[in-house]
Amino acid sequence: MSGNLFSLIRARTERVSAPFIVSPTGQATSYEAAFAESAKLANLLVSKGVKPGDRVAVQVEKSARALMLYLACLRVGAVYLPLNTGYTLAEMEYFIGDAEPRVVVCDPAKLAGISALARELGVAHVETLDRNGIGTVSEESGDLATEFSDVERTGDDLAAILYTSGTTGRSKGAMLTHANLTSNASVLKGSWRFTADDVLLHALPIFHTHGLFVATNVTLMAGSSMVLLPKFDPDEIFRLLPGATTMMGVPTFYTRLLDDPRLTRETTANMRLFVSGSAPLLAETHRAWEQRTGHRILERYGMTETNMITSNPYEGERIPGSVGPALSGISVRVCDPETGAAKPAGEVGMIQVKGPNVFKGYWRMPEKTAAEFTPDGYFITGDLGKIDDNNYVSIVGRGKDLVISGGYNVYPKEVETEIDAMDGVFESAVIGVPHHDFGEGVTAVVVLNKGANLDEKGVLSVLESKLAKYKLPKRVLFVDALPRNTMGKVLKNELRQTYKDLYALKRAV
Ligand code: MLC
Ligand code: AMP
Repeated sequence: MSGNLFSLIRARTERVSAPFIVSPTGQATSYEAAFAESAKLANLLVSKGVKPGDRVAVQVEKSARALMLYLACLRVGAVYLPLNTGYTLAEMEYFIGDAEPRVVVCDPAKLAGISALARELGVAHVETLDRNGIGTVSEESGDLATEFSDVERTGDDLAAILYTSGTTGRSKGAMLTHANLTSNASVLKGSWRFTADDVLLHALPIFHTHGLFVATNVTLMAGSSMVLLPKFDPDEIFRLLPGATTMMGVPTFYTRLLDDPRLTRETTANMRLFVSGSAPLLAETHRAWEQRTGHRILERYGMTETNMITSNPYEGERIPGSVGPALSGISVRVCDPETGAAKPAGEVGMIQVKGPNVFKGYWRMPEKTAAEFTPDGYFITGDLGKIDDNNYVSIVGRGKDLVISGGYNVYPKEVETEIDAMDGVFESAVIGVPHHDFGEGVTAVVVLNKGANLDEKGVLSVLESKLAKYKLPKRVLFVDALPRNTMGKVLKNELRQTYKDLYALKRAV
């Protein structure tokens, strides 16, 4: 049997007339309709010359048709390359140049800029798709066949590339195979007891692991439905909660909902599961949620490179502040970051992971790939944690210089590089400090050259044209010198301590 994720999903779908995607206004796209629609799009991709292994880069707003395009790529054997809608043209230039896609699909509003880039970088086709599912991909596929013979894939063939920023600046394309995605979706479906009766409230973006693979693939594997919201909006969440059974979110979803008086036992009475991940969920948030709703949030831990690694149990103890034991078939260990020696239970070290969930490597970066694996095949996550006697993992920090803001990763190096290149800047340090809404707030601490005339607004206005909005510092602070150790290394911990109250925690949770 083919290892193509789509073929496996299709073979498992029992009730093809059941809804797969439901719009916020109640319009349903059945599994049958999704198969027909994705076949049309697959035929369109083939007509554009897309062959197995070709990349299809997609920077579009969230819509049901965008997910059909993802399915179409799987069916054709193409490599789906979703890109954050917030990326600037400068960022897009790197991704398109690095991935060399055969087709780029963008929002019609971005067509001029993307077309110019595509010409420069030799991309064969640029197509459009807007938030309502309208664009050249829908126009050109309208009359195409609703059947498509799905391309055979082995489990080891690529299904997707997701770019993740690197601590050294350049983004790396994580290559995920059909087997990576299939194994993780089936394990999660079982672990979280997803069935065809579930309705998932889907408010996450669909260009990252959480909203695309965890939420969508688990839904597809289980034959359940999801209500596809364009974005996280508490009014919409409260309106739709009574018809849903599950929700997945980043911690900011949960803290924002806790701030809302509509969050009660009654409004969440139909729900059976709330899942949190992508960033640390404060134990206080977990407890406050339980007090208000009676539900214990299930926290899990994952990465773009590994899909989901650990999860608190569906049945059994969900421990606040812990991300739970390794998922079935996945090995997790904690090792000394310097020597690599395994640490005993309870001791802090580098979290390493091995299993069918772990990616194939970074796109065209064999040295970087090799550097992230141990000789015995474990992927080095960069997260620091410990494992208790019951195999529950707790993440206690990061061995990588990374800020997670509202579930989005921001690599300080990337922001520092842009600031340091500005006229008048001597040097900068970008850090994350506690933020009441985003968990961590990106903060820039800048040293100017003598006599330079640059202020916070000036720095931000230059950054705006270069970096996606979520990467922009919430504050830019100016100092005479950065604190350094005797080796000359900037003491980011000291800076984090100095500015720890910058975005004062306004809530009690
Ligand atoms: C938006 N802004 C952010 C931001 N999101 N700034 C920092 N961090 C973020 N995450 C900016 C906006 O551009 C805006 O700028 C201002 O902050 C306020 O915006 P908002 O309206 O309050 O934000 P909103 O649109 O509501 O978005 C917040 C959010 C969103 C939390 C809903 O960021 C989100 O959906 N995050 C989920 C990210 C995610 O899916 N991560 C999974 C990665 S996969 P201005 O200037 O216009 O005011 C992964 C692996 C795993 O990590 O384990 O899952
Ligand atoms: P990304 O590269 O966007 O996939 O982000 C992966 C990183 O998110 C991990 O390496 C962790 O640092 C972090 N992360 C994901 N889930 C959790 C969680 N439940 N608790 C703490 N950190 C998490």
